[in-house]
Amino acid sequence: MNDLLACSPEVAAARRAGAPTVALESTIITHGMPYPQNLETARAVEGEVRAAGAVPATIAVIGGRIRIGLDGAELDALAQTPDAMKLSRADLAVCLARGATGATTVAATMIAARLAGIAVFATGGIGGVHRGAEKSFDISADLRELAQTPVTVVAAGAKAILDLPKTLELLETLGVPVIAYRQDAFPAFWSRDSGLKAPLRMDSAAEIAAAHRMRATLGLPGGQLVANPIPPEAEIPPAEIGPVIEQALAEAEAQGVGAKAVTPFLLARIFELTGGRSLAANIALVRANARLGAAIAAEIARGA
Ligand code: PSU
Ligand code: MN
Repeated sequence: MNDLLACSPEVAAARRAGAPTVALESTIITHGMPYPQNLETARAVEGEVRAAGAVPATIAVIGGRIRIGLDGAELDALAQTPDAMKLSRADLAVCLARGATGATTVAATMIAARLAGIAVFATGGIGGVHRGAEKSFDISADLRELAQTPVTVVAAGAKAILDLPKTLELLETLGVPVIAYRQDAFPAFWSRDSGLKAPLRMDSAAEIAAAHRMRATLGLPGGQLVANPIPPEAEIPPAEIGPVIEQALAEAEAQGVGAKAVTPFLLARIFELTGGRSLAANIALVRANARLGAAIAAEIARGA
């Protein structure tokens, strides 16, 4: 395993010291945002984690090794590799066995974080149940990962391109706690309120850390989804983003976009259709999630 899993010196030192560490994914870099904003965002998100007193661990597969923590040059190279493999649970072992390079989705980042002993992971939005899933069967592997891998994931809810009621129903079936942070509503990524009530609510990082530890005490598999609403000043109201999402979905359908390509296609089209505003919102929410993730990691480290 040591040959397969390589921590950066900074992450290795944090692990030895029991210092708070926050995992960060890489699919958002290669498939979620255009260059150079993807690189700027990845650096800014790492900066947020550091400013909050934790160590960032951006995770990717490079040359057949799971890398936990990338240096500046590696981050730069990854940000300019848009054809990197998009790795979910199903792809991780194949990519490693081939000695290839790929970016980890929420599911694969959770697997890697657990292997590295990292309890908290911050991202933008998780994958979920796609609209029309009753026909397409398109349901992100992120949901089942949350059910089986014990990592607390901080996201701004699920992306509003999804079927959010079905996503919440499936998370409930899978036994995943969905915890809205400091509000009752489940957030919808670019908007603070999806119109749906979140099953659970917590108002402090300490509470979230206590619940994380309690799951371990009970021996429950799986993680927690912390749904942190986008900062108010960056939000795009549902009435504005809604029609844009509808148009992007219609185009995806008309062009026959399917499988792994769906989420990147929709994000790219929504970026174009909003004149970049969706990206500014995306960047703001990931940064906010990194700050909350660092606070939760600090509480977990304190209680360990
Ligand atoms: N959140 C973002 N941008 C992204 C993603 C999430 O703000 O690009 C990525 C994550 O890596 C997530 C993946 O795991 O999209 C979901 O893809 P799919 O729907 O194919 O499972
Ligand atoms: Mn899918």
